[in-house]
Amino acid sequence: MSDAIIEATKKHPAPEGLLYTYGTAGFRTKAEVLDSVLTRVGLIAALRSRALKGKWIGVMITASHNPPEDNGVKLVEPLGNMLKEEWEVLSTTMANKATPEEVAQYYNEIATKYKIDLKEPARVVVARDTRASGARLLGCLLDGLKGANAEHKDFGFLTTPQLHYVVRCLNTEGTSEAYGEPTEKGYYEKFGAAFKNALKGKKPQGSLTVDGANGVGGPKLKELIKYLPTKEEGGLDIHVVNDNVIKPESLNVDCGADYVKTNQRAPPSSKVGPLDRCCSLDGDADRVVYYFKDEGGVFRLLDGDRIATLVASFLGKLVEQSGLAAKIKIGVVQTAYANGAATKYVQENLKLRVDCTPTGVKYLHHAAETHDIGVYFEANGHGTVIFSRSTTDTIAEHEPRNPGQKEALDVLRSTIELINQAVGDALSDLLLVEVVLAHKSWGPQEWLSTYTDLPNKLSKVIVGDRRIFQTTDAERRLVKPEGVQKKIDQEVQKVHQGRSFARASGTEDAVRVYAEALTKAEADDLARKVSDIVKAAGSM
Ligand code: G16
Repeated sequence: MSDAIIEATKKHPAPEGLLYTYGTAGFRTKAEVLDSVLTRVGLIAALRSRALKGKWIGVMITASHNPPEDNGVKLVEPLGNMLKEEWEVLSTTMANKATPEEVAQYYNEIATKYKIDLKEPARVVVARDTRASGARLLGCLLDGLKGANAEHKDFGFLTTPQLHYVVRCLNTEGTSEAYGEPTEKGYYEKFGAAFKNALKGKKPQGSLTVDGANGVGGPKLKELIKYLPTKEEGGLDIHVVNDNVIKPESLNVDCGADYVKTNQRAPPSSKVGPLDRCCSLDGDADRVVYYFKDEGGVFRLLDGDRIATLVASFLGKLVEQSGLAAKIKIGVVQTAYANGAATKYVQENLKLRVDCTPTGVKYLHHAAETHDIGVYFEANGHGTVIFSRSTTDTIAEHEPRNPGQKEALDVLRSTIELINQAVGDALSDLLLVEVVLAHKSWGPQEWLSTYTDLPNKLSKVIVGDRRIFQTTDAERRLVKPEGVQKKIDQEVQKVHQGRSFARASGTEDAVRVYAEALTKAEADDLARKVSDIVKAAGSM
């Protein structure tokens, strides 16, 4: 096999002088320097599958919210989770091996170290988003899979969460944990039916305009709509905009979840009226943020924090109304980007525990697993809800004592079906939000009025080497470069209800700075001052 691996690796030599890292969401950088990485990821995927005795491993080619010229790749574990951290390290080492011979040697070293039987079958499912570089990178990946003699299924274009779904379905097929039909159609059927059941006759008010970020989410949502009840049948009236995948250079440009969240404004092309619900997906449809124009024409954002609070309060009520409050506890998981007002609302109004983890779904997901029901969302709109095995059993076995309990229990059971528990999924999340709003008879204004966000600002600072910025305390404090945190603290103390932190992005070549304060002017000023501190420290 070593010869085949050397052959495959030779076809896609690693560029000199570049250091690749498996970051927040896999390898992500300019597409033109990713060929060698894709081939090596193919080798790692094959090894991971063999280590798990031939379970299906997923490989998604995407750079999600990044600009069109970037691309990336991430690996998916058999149940649709993010790659095990130990294997992120192996992937990084493999990506940085200089020669084909070193690659082949490292492949064998991993096999020896983890006692992997190289005669075990290797099975890998692949999919990609709509970036122009995707086809070429897929070719590089397939060369790696061929070199490792792995079997593969190519699902073509999928959203990232659809790929996670397919992986989970393939590995649970025929077991008591079967998640669904392992096809794209199976995905639409599962979530379409769950949406109808979870609505339980409640009719969504008004319409929803969905910005597809000119990425894979637009066409996939249009497909999903075919499986949803029509407006006449009491369903949701959905308008899909920014769904131009024919022009890949328009991906995430002036649209999409990251644009809306970061700029705190609607895409310039948006043409909706006051109180019309809108939401934006990101480039691979694993994030969603909502927004609307209020009666005064002011833009109002309903981000991941809002989705988490909406969903946590809805599930809390259903659990209580089903008569299960004594048995099932809900917890909420956030990151440092969560608005201080959202954290306070969850703790003081919903009276739920809040955990804070570093950025990245793997951390949030892990923390959410410690709860009976774990609601995890990043402020940027990435998140989902997970139910522990015993919670799912409790809900499935519970006998309602009266019609009210039965009704709540029915909605709770179909809501579980509507949630993509494998990973944050913009399409499933938006259907979930619509179900909650329909049950509450709420429009966006009622949703917004639950609490008032503290004004905040998110900035990006370009520095020489972002890796020198190292954090602790769930990324809320810098430990390196020395002395920088002290300077940030001094600025934070000068503003009312101030909070700010800086951390190196794991997906872009930048340091992110977040600041919040009692007034918009103070938040903007604090963000500027902290950005200046970071810039100065990064240029030393
Ligand atoms: C990815 C991760 C998210 C993270 C985001 C930004 O999202 O999956 O967990 O919040 O990157 O990460 P960073 O601040 O480290 O750049 P996506 O939607 O781009 O895959």
